[in-house]
Amino acid sequence: MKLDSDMITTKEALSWQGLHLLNFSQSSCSQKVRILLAEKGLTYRSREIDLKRQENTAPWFLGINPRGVVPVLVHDGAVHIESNDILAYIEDTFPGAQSWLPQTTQERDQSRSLMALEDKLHTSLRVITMGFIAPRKMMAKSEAELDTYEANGPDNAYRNEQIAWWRAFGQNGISDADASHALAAFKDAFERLDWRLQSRDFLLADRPTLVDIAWFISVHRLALAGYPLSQHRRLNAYYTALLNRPAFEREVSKAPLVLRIAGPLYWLSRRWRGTDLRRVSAATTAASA
Ligand SMILES: N[C@@H](CCC(=O)N[C@@H](CS)C(=O)NCC(=O)O)C(=O)O
Repeated sequence: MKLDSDMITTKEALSWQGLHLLNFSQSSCSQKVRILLAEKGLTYRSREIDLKRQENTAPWFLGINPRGVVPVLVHDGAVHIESNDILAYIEDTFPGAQSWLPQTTQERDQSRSLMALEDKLHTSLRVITMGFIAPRKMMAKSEAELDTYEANGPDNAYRNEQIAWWRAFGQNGISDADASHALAAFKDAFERLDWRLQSRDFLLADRPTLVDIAWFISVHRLALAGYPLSQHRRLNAYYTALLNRPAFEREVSKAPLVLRIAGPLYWLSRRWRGTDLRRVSAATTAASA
């Protein structure tokens, strides 16, 4: 989605030439865009917006994206938001020898439906991330930070929803019911993906497309949270193969050194303590049996 330049109050962005990606190393939506840029070998300037330091709530950033979320792509002064739209924009604007776009009417229909589902599950992905991948104490935003988020930048309905979500998370954390709901949504989706892989090498066709980049990120997050991916045999093998592609592996592994060490230790400790996603997964399976 291209933003109207009249909406951009951080005017310097309108003069940026070339490709600029405002992103955060561990943000799932940012990872998607970086994977495509890396696969295509495109040069861009990465501008880190540290979500942990709430840089996305500062007036400077809200003057570029009033929604207060990453990623944002600025190309020759034009501002683009929404990761799946950014993927399509990049591929349309910089077609390469290998196209990442759907080619036939049927592929286009299926691509639209699979991308829409992935986007719809973004809040569920956040539930899984905040519930199982990072400690709540580290991720919750304080009331003061939320007030700043609310007060800075132009009024924006999308941002208000984000703020309401973070406020509820700060107060209540992720309940088992929320986790179970998110997990059930992913299980359904993964069954659909696994079924598609019966008759093709990738989710849309026998070649990788944007759909694979978008879904890879969700599968990766769920795997980190302890989701038993082996129950979807084909999806599991497909995920492992994608993870072996250097651009995919590199972009999901970018994080400060301390987190690259602390993250896996934290996930292991959740497994040992039996508080990883498997516990909710077992309860969900038992409830539906
Ligand atoms: N549908 C949007 C979702 C964007 C989004 O929610 N981004 C997250 C990071 S993955 C974010 O910026 N969160 C703000 C925060 O953590 O405060 C997209 O695909 O670009």
